[in-house]
Amino acid sequence: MLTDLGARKIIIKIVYFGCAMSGKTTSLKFIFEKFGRRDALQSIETQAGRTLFFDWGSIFFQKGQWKFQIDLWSATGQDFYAETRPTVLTGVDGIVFVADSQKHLMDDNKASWNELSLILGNNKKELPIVISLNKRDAPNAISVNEFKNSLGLKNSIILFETIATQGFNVLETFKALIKCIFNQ
Ligand SMILES: Nc1nc2c(ncn2[C@@H]2O[C@H](COP(=O)(O)OP(=O)(O)O)[C@@H](O)[C@H]2O)c(=O)[nH]1
Ligand SMILES: [Mg+2]
Repeated sequence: MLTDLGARKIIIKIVYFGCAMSGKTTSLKFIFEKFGRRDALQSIETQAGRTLFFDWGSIFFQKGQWKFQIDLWSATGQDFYAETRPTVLTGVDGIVFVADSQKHLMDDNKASWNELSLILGNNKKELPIVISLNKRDAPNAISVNEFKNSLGLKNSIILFETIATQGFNVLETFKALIKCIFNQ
């Protein structure tokens, strides 16, 4: 978090992390749209046997006399280029872990979660993390309890059931993370 007391400006960095196709870009697009910044989300498309995506952009709002800039990034576990990972997660203030509810993808969710743990190391304990259990509209969606057990998540973790394509609970998840960051 960067604070400019003179300009009364606070800059926060949030990363949407999760396995490929879990709904990170869809969630970010919804947020940017809601903040009137539809064209501000940039994507890099790389080719390495398959197509990889990487998004970032900033949204702005004002509360009282303070200006806020939230830098939003997405990062994919496993398929993500190793050397770009530290860059994306450097200086991160909070993470939304976007998981795919489809039962057959639990191994992908697990691998991505384990990879995040590995990258963050000891910092993971102090870093605000909110789970977006996405694609709740999938016909074979896993139950919340099963999901938590599968990833070994604490019961106290903040989790939202989301449908990114409908924007369901997407802003709620984002706001909950911002709240966690400021409560710290
Ligand atoms: N049914 C359903 N599809 C979703 C949902 N969220 C994302 N998708 C779809 O899943 C695919 C991958 O989404 P995307 O946001 O690109 O995933 P990313 O790789 O994590 O950025 C796209 O076809 C989305 O339309 C959801 O909540 N429900
Ligand atoms: Mg994406």
